Amino acid sequence: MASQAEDESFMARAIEVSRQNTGFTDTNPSVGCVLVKDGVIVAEAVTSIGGRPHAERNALDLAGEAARGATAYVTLEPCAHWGKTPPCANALAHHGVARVVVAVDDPDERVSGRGYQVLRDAGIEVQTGVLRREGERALSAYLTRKIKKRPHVILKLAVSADGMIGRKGTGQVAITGSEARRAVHELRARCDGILVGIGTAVADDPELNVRISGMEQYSPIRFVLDRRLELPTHSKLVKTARDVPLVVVEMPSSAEARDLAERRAVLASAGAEVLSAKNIEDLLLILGARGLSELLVEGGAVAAKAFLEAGLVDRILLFESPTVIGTGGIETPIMRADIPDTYSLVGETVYGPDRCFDYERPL
Ligand code: AOF
Ligand code: ZN
Repeated sequence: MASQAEDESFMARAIEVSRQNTGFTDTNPSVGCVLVKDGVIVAEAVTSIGGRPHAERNALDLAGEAARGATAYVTLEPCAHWGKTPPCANALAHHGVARVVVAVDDPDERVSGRGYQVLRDAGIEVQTGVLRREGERALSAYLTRKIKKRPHVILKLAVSADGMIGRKGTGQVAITGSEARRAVHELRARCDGILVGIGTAVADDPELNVRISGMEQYSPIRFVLDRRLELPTHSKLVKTARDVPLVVVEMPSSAEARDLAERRAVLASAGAEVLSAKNIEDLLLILGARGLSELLVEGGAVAAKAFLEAGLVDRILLFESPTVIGTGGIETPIMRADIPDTYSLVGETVYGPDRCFDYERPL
């Protein structure tokens, strides 16, 4: 019989394994599965890139006969539905797994509770809720879309030593160094969407794609909050709209809406999509319905403030740099000291001269 400490330690490993493909499994969650026999790991696997095969299937294939009598540690309730692959719950039973330990229940209406039922009906011992909070954190994008019908929102900010996120009228200013920049590009690759406000789109002329060689195909869909469709046609975003999807989000008042027809046509003919939303909340529900699970908000101050004020930021990644901006700086909308108590600091990482503080709130 495994002790609680042993269960938690193998589940921690399953969560770690699951993170390998987070953001690369389409609308499927990236799940981790560790098979243990006599206190030794016999196989471990993650949901495959693209979302299939599922983690349990991959681990069972690796273990073969060794799965018989083993305990499976799975970060999410094993599926019970006949989808594009046979259900994992049945596969675990078929391979003779004796015990299944799970962190998080699957809210998917085709699975919820049924996964456990299939296992119990097959005589398998089931234990749920082991490291639930940690499991929920690892599955936060999937769970947020399933439960709240909107993507999980990460706000990323790079703040100078004097509390600035940029300088007025000078376009992009480097605040963090190359190590932090690489981490941001890796994060972009794991997100389904990236969003900036029109102010930043005009001032910085960013491309918002992934520029890590070999990972360019993971560039997220780019969104610009552009109430009155002011994004210039000569911007890098519009010029690359046929290579990486670009969605320009209008939120006009009813009087303005009529005057935007021409701008809509110009942007559409350049390959951009124009999307109309009533407000940020409405936009997020539209994105959730399209299957976006993780949205990265990269600025600027106005967009960040709008998301914060609407209570729609789930995670804050605050990069602090020793760079000083000085006069003409644009003040950060939020400092570490003003982050509300609803968020907790879950990590701190050093990137060369910079530090990243990771704040999350529970689901
Ligand atoms: C698992 N293990 O590794 C994952 C699961 O379209 P399908 O057939 O692939 O099913 C997608 C659903 O399967 C998804 O909504 C979620 O409920 C579950 N994902 N389940 O047992 C896994 N990725
Ligand atoms: Zn499955």
